[in-house]
Parts: sequence; C-alpha cells; structure tokens
Amino acid sequence: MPSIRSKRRVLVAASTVLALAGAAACSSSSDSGSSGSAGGASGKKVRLITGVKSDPFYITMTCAAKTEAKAKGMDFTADGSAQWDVSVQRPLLDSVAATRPDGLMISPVDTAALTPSLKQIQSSGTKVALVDTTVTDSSIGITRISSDNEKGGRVAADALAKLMNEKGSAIVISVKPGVSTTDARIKGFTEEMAKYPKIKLLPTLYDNDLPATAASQIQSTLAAHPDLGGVFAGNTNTGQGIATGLKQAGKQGAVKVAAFDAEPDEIAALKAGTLQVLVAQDPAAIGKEAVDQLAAAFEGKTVSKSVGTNMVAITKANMNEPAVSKYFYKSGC
Ligand code: T6T
Repeated sequence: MPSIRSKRRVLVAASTVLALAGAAACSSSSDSGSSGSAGGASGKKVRLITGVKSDPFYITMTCAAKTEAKAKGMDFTADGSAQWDVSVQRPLLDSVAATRPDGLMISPVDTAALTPSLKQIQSSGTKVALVDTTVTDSSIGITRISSDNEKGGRVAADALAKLMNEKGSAIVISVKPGVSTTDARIKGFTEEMAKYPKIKLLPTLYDNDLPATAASQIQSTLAAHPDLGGVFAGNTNTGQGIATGLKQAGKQGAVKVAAFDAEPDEIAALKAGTLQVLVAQDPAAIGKEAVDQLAAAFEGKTVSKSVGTNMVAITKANMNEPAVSKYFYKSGC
C-alpha cells in the first residue's frame, strides 16, 4: 500500500487506502498547567469519561488507554454516558469530580454545556485531557487529542462526489449541533462539496445518535427526493442507521454513502456494498496519547497542547489489507 505519511497532508494512494496522516503534536507547551507532583505517573488516579459507553469508537479508545495506563502504573478506570446527552454525562462528570482524581480524560458531548464543571475540576488541581471532542473554552484541557475532523469531512465529500459522478442530490445526516467533531466534519464536507456545482446538497438532518432515527430519515428523504444519489453519515450510529434504511428501501448500492468511523456494523455494511467509503479514525491512538500526555504532565515534562491522530479512508477494495483493517474498531478489549 503506497502511502507516504507527511504532516498535514491528505495523501491519495491511487487504488488503495487514502491515508490522512495526523497532524503531529503541535503547539507544545512547556507548562503542563502545574509542575508535576512527586512520583510521576505511577499511582496517579486517572478517570476516563467517554461520549457513549457502548460505542465501539470509545470502546477501542478505552481499551488502548487502559493498556497504556497499566503500563505506567496508573490507577485507571473508565465510564461513559449511556447516550449522547448532556443530562446523562453531567452527573457522571460530577461524581468523578467529587473523587478529585489526578487526571481526567473526557469526551464532552457538548462544546459548552459542561464547561463550568470542567473549569471547577481543573481549578481543583485535576489535569484534564480532552479526547476526541472538545469544548469552545480554550482554557479547558492541558491537552486535546483528536482526528482532523474537518479534513476527514473534505475527504468524504471528494470520495462521495466521485461515486456520484459529480451530479445529483446529496444529504448529510449527523448526531446533533454543538458536537465539536461532527460539526467540524460537516463544515469540511459542506465546503468541499461546494466545489461540485452539479451536486445539490439538501439541508442537514440530525438523528441524536439514534440509528433508528437515521433509518427513517433516509427513507423520508428518498421519498421526497427520488434523485438522491449520496449521503454523508457523520458517525457510527448514523452510518449504521442509514445502511439499515437504505436496505429497507431496497436502495442499497444505488444511493452512495460515505460514513465516518469503522465499527463492526459499518464494516459489515461496507462488505455488503450498502456503504461505499468509511473514514476511519484511530481511537486507540487517541486513548494512548492522552494517557502519555497526562503522564508527561505528572512528571513535569513538556505537554503537547494538541495532538492530531490518523484517519484512513476504507473501501471494499482495500479493507482486507492488514495496514487498513488494523483501523477497524472493536466491540470489546
Ligand atoms: O465519530 C465518533 C466520535 O469521533 C464522535 O465524536 C462521536 O461519534 C463517534 O463516537 C462514533 O459514534
């Protein structure tokens, strides 16, 4: 697989994987928010709160974080919201905060709603690492680790436009407004799709991260727009739901789909030809990197304020290549 990694570039390997090299650690800062306390990383209490506990993206992240934390002798536990909802994640955050951990890794489900709680936790001495999603307030987090989601949206747009022969109607279905990652994907996708004047982009729909909602949304869109040629699914549950909806409408393969992520159901849909392109992230790298940055902070070493991780565009043609299939998400450790 001819893919040469370089910083900040989207690389297209002719017939195989399209590697989107992560923007390496950037804007390193020597101040980790406070000098590391004695004893380094070993024994430090680190808690992870993910966006949705049952989501294979976060399960894959958690597995890698757990392994890295164990190797560094940390006291590490993980939890996650039952669903993508501030009212569900907030009590989880507050209960973790009450234990005053040394480090908190969190994927906030909203760019602003949880900021007051995060400010309070941070001011009480807990080092906060934002993983995957972020918050608008730049004072939150000694480090932020995620994919370059805007770039991923652009890649999805170019891939979908090609599949649609650069004409027809397309639609974006995603989680909900105010999610830093999926908002960035939509931004990148929409801006890139504007380069294809014969493709008409319908208004974006939001499914609250519920596959059943995405399934019914794609069916009602098909009914209203019989010429629908393409769909961009903003994340796993949306991709899963769209695949189901297209199958129920007997349109699998006829309507082309570019979806973010690579959880097992999306992989199966790719194999079946219901989805055509998956922009896979590297949640394992996000989890591992966050633990490493917290360890650096505990040890008083330089902490990278933001770290970009890799993404790979997966198709039926390249999905069996080991260098590609290693990006498939897991449903368990
Ligand atoms: O796409 C990922 C994650 O990057 C996003 O922030 C929320 O949805 C996922 O977890 C997949 O469901």
